[in-house]
Amino acid sequence: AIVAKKSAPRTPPAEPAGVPAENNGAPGRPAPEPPALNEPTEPREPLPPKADQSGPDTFTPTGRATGVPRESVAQSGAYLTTAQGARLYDTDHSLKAGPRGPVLLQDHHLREKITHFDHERIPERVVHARGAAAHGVFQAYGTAARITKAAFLAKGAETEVFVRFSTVLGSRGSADTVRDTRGFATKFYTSEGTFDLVGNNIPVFFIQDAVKFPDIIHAGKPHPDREIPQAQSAHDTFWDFVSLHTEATHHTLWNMSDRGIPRSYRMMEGFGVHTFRLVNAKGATTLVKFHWKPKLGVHSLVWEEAQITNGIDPDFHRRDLADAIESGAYPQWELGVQTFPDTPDQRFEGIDLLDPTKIVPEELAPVQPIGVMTLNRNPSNFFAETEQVAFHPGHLVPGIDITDDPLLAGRLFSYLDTQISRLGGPNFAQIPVNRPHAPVNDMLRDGMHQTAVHSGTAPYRPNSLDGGCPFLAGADTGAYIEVPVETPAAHKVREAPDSFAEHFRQPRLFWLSMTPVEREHIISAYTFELSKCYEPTIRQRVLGVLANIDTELCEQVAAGLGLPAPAATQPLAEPEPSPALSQVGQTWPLDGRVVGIVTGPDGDVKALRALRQSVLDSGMVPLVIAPTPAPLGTGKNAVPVQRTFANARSVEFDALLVAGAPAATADAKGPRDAKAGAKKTGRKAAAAVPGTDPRVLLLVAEAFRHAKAIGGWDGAESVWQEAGLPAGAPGLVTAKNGPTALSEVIGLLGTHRVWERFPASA
Ligand code: HDE
Repeated sequence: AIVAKKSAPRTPPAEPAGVPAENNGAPGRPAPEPPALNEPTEPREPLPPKADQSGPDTFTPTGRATGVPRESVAQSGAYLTTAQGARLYDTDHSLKAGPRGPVLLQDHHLREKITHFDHERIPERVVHARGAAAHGVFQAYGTAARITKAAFLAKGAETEVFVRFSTVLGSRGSADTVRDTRGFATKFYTSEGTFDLVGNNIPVFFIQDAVKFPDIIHAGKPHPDREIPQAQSAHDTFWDFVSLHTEATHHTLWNMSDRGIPRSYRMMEGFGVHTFRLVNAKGATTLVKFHWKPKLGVHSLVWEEAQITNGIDPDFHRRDLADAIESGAYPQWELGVQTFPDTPDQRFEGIDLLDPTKIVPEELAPVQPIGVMTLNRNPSNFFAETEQVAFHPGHLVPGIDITDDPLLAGRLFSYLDTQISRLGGPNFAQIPVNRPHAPVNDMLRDGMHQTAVHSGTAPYRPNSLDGGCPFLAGADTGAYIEVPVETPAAHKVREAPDSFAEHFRQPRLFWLSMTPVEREHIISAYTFELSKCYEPTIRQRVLGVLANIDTELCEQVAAGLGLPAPAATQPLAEPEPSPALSQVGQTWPLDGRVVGIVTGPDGDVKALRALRQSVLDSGMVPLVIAPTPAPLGTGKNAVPVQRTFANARSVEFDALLVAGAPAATADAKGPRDAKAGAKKTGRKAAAAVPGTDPRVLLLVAEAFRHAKAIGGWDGAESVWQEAGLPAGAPGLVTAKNGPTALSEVIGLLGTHRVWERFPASA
């Protein structure tokens, strides 16, 4: 007989798993109590339809409720059902002819479950596959109202946004902190339709014409034979292309600078790259370039730190964004525009505004703030939101129009096209994250994944059967205004304007605007990347390109590669440097900065608790690092431990506070832990060995090498000494207690790093 075995009912856990005694808390705000978990829900009759089934509250690793509305937890109704709503009594056993017999084809549940699973993946984005996103709000200052009639830029307007940050080259599962350009795509759900500002963290692009996009991407992606390297530009095909194709020089130089390895998505600038055309209520036009300016400043990792992070925490940027939002340190950016008169030649101070490999220095055209964006909510489902969001530079609203930048022209085609294969058809605008917040009344019908049930009989115009509806907007309120700009009479040609042929002046401008330490990083980056190329001719060719940017740059990279430095093939330009391009030299807010507090098992818990609170009060995130994850102290005064000596590396922290000199043990566990373990197992406790725990020494030495602020007390000198750190080195604070160390470290964190530790600054 065919009998299916019934599985035993699951007992609900009394406490939500993984909720620590205390969460990180919003800086300066007490953490809310996580509500009690009542999973599984009581069986209810009748079973509500799927969308109304409510589920348990869910928690993040820091113990905070995710805020996912209970009713949106799809799998949490009273009974497990098939996709058709039939209740299931077993989902663990296939239907078989006897317990050891063959599986039967008639098992619909088996087929449905596996078939659906087989189709869970959709194609990843061909570029920008790896990303992280957040919801937020944009508030307009009204300062742009003079130059655009876009309603969302009018004074006081508030617009919901969804932002996706990304790397470009890596696959969906690749690491976050690779050297690459970052995407910065914003969807403004405006009252007049959706506006997408699909930008990058670098203001220029590799190519001037969209027709070359497949070439640069094929060159940058992993080699097609072995599919390596993943998510990197340090390989032959990339450098082959960019050295043969000198219009890529400017973008490549930005990639080799600190901009290629951001500290956080929250600390990146964003750029619209192309020049856009704004149109005001009177029809007057202004050319603009869009800029996002992070309130936290622009900060980067150092290269070794970025590489270690790829292994220690490949989700570093994703986690950083989500944790900051969850703890209430909402990242903010000001949106600004550089404005230029809409003259027939579309140039400003001699710079061709249609050339996406050129910037206009901020000193020539200041960035004027027009609004502020705050990201305040994490997505509740990665696939539904971050993966399925579909951006498109052609999603424009009245008051924002395009220019004839040939790179933009190709993008206007590509983004719609790519969603059709990625999201499986032309109805992707019906996916919740892509739905406009403005009413939609289109005449687009049917197609794959159509979920709308359109009424009416006349989806065409003109009609009389649907009462002539819908009507057209007046020219003054419609989007896609074709501004009557003059197009020069011309012959059809496959050519670029002459000005597009100049490729070195602006790279030199960028180089000359860097501080010595930033230049040193650029030299090291070129040297590292080229040392990974196997073809000697490619290295030599890149040096030829560098010679036309700067002699010192070329000579230093050549020395690092053991090659002779070639001479420039053309006179070097002498552009005015743009200090705005440098990341060094200002002080910035500390919000969301991560401070590691290293402590032994027997530290002063009361003092630790107070110190942790002071870090929170400064708007930063304290992470306590101890020998084991067990809370320190007991009862409600216990201090949670978020990292252990075994799982913490300095790359996770912006600064370290070292409370004393935690002793090493023979088994590299904390002494208390070793004794407790001995009791249980009956083995002899591991004897303490003299000196500080080597894992703490590694933490401190790495933090020092990466120019991070470090403060210590209660025997910290011996830690510095054992870690080989020179006493009195800049940013190495030996204090009398925790509060003094913290206040000095705060002073150092404002400039992001202790730059003086790098040789170029000495
Ligand atoms: Fe993209 N780009 N791109 N790009 N791009 C895509 O669209 C493309 C360019 C940018 O988080 C794709 O939906 C062409 C410049 C971002 O979902 C694709 C050209 C800039 C994102 C595409 C460019 C960008 C994309 C892949 C040369 C900065 C991620 C998946 C003409 C201004 C958006 C998708 C997200 C994604 C094409 C150049 C930014 C294939 C043809 C310049 C931030 O359509």
